Amino acid sequence: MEARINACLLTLKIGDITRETTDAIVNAANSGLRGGGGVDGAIHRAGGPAILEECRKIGHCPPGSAVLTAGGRLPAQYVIHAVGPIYRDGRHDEAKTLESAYRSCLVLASLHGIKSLAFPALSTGAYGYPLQQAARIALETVVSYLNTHDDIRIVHFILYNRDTYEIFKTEMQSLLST
Ligand code: AR6
Repeated sequence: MEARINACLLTLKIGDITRETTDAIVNAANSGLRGGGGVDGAIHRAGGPAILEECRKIGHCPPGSAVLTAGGRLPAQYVIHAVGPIYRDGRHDEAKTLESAYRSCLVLASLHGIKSLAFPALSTGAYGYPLQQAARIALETVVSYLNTHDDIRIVHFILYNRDTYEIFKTEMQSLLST
């Protein structure tokens, strides 16, 4: 599914984010930037040790923020490592932190002249964020940023399976019809 938002083409796709050829891909990192499982593990495996080396030098990234490294052996030139919230019960600022994580990626992309960007569904794996709520926040944050900035031309959400894709699709249809 795709939609034009201001100057940008926003697309939802099923796939493996490590194969994306956008200028940057976003990693679902932890605040220690130490690598891990899920999309983080996949990105470090595919991109090689240079990415983790650069992460070690940066050292730390609090939840709700993001840092940028080179892409190593990945097709993407950059990786933006974003730290989403660990979901507890929805009463610990999880929504605000998730929104801030997405927004930080977009701000970093603008700062570095990144024109195309691919996101995974931050916090929806090991960090346990309920998928529908996470999809809504992800899409609302990205659409709102794109509506007020025209430098980023392509944003993909790369969803790992059909269920996640369908939830994002429903949320995107609902968001764009309001
Ligand atoms: N491409 C796209 N999406 C993927 C891929 C992939 N190759 N692999 C998994 N996903 P998660 P989180 C999906 O757990 O919840 C790590 O250990 C996955 O199905 O990767 O933010 C970090 O080091 C899910 O929908 O990230 C942190 O400690 C989504 O990506 C912690 O997990 C996010 O799942 C971060 O947890």
